[in-house]
Amino acid sequence: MSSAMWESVIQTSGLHDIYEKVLKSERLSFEDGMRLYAAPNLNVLGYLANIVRERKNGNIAYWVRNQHVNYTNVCNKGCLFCSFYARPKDDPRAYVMTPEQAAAKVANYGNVPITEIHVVGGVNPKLPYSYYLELLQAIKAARPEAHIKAFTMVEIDQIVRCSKKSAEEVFADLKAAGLDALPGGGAEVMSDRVHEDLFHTKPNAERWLQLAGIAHRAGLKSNATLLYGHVEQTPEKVEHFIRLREAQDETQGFLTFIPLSWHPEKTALEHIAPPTGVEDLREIAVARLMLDNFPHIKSFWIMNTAPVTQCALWHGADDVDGTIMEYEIIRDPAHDRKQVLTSRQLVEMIIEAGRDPIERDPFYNTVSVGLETVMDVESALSNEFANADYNTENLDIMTRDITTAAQRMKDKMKDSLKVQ
Ligand code: V47
Repeated sequence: MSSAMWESVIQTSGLHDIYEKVLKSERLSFEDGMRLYAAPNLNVLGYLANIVRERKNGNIAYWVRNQHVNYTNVCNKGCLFCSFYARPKDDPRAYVMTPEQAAAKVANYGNVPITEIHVVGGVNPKLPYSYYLELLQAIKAARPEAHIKAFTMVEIDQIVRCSKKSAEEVFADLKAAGLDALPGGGAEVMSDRVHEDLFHTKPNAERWLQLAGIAHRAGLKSNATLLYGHVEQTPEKVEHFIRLREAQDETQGFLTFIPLSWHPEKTALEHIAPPTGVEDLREIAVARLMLDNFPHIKSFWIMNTAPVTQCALWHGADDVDGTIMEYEIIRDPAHDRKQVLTSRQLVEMIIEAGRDPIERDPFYNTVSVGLETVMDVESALSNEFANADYNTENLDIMTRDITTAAQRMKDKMKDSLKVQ
């Protein structure tokens, strides 16, 4: 569509004043954020968000060769939106990895040039301070060349409690043990109401922001997330962006924002319908427009699905996350699904979407460019393991079996056709 046609579409959408602010790189207000959520034309939102996305990151779409390690699922927080946790007492699903077991998991992929190991778990009150330091040390010893991105601010709050030290001292200890950066997660939605209703035993927004600020001042970069699609209301999401934006003005310590599409399966709120792909794209676009001081917006393909992530690359996102290897947080344990895209599949997904793939490390340093330099070691290893009568469980590519929001939508459409 020509730019003159876009002009007229934007004019009729009622967002022309916001468009002008975007062109002038002016900060959007709370009211602007509310109007973006209310705007019926998703294409206009995508067009506006894409202006910011291309100004910041050109045609690049980043991906990372990473591995997730969930060291324990034991958690005393009881968040109603979560299916991952096991209660500390007598839950048969409960597990805690020893530092050696976590290191062995990482060593499993010794031949894959992973640059980021993402380590998170439940808030397990039984674990002593020394456990967290030993966990980092063991993982670092197993993969000294990879960066460790570990512990949400909620886990950090627990680690500070059990250390009996200040947060500043704890970050210094964690860095010395191998911590390189911190993931997003844990703040969920910065609203006292949602905090009270869904996750009241977790630290509140003020504490989350305070710990993020201390981490940034200690020289550690971190991410931020928003968990949407459950009971939150629009003003609460816009407020969430404004609080993050103000925190970023102070420290410049956030690298990436990740809107997390809520998955209701096996949670206490299973009766609530999950967000659709269209809602996922709107969240990406509004985030890109409101968070003007965040360098990157990620569409986490595991939560959003690969096809929605391809569209997200034209609605504000410049990052698709990575190879992941295993993801427990929204896995349906009944099906024990492993969720993996190989590096080649990720790069092809980006090229198919019309963007230029760049493999990054956690700090957005370039590791490889395009497809030619990408060694698809994950599938090569998978074959090698199969031939060598190896345990291939961890390398199975089972994306076709993931029940995604998109799949659920298709199923729903099939059901409604049957009814007619
Ligand atoms: O804080 C929990 C979310 C988060 C569910 O920094 C759920 O690069 C959807 O923060 N459906 C942890 N989400 C994961 C996280 C993350 C993920 C990917 C990349 C990065 C990064 C960070 O997972 C929790 C919570 O908001 N979560 N349960 C669920 N049922």
